[in-house]
Amino acid sequence: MKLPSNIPDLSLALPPASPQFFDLYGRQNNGQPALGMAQELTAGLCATSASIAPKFFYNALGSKLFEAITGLDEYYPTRTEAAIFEASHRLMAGALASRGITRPCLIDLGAGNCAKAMALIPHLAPRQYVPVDISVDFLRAAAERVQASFPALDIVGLGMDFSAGLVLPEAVQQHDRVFFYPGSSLGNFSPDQALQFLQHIADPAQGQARGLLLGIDLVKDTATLEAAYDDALGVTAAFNKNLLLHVNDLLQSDFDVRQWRHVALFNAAQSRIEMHLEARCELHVRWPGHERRFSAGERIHTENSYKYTLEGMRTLLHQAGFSQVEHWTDPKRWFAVFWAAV
Ligand code: AVI
Repeated sequence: MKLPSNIPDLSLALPPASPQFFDLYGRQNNGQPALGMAQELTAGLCATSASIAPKFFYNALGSKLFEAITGLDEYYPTRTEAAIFEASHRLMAGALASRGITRPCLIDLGAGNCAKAMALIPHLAPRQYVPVDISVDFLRAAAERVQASFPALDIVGLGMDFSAGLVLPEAVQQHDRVFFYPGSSLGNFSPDQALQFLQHIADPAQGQARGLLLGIDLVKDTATLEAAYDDALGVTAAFNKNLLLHVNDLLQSDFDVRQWRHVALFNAAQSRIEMHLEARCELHVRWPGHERRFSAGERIHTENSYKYTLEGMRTLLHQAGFSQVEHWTDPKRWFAVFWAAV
């Protein structure tokens, strides 16, 4: 019914729906996230070859630094992947439709600022959108922005460390689940871990995926790869060193970031970029109950970013239990988006 022009339409004044949000990070560590993380960090730092898991990059500043990395000239993955989605989203929607999936539950793994999903939502028309990320407050704010852009969309945000296992709460629709794992984040797992993770997603008793849209960085020349992880402005160096500030917060340790050098190299034998932090001189780091001496030049391994071939990824997806696999790539074949249906 059309209202007379002097009577305001109150439906327009209703507040927009807000996303449901579950912070599962605390629960994953018996309600003591700090304790679980401290144990994990201490084990990595005290190992003969010291390491810190890459999930610790993503405190509030780390998430912002990563966002800045995605806009750098040298960091080609984000814009290359976006161009593939832009060029091929109709074919992707068609691939889902060919399996009878027209209103998916879109589960966005490592959603970050949700920008990639925001570009895809108008084309895939999900019934439910489930962004998942370890950076809980950053994700909560991003989910609210998605809701403001798509007020009618059912959104369930999940703050969790899915590298430790992906158990989804009941609020996540079981019907027509399509996992969205862009940005080559799967490359931060070893190939064995990646296979296990994909098997879990494809398992009808666990992830219950009908399909997966997966962005994967491809093998290319070493200079291009190394520049992407060691940019001229030093944003990636700051992202890497910020890990130590995050560790200082979590462990009450006394890392001095000025004493550490950012190192990024392509390990061709393992087909991976490695990031390390290298001690500029002999150093002694302390935290409650522990200490570690580092000699000059000694490194802490902070990240692996595996690069795949098209054939290698196709094989991995089939091994994991996906049947129909197709892909789209860019003219230089630097990056690929795979559609894999169970
Ligand atoms: C999140 N992940 C896919 C990024 C990558 O390329 O491995 C993280 C990153 N590390 C340095 N730059 C970007």
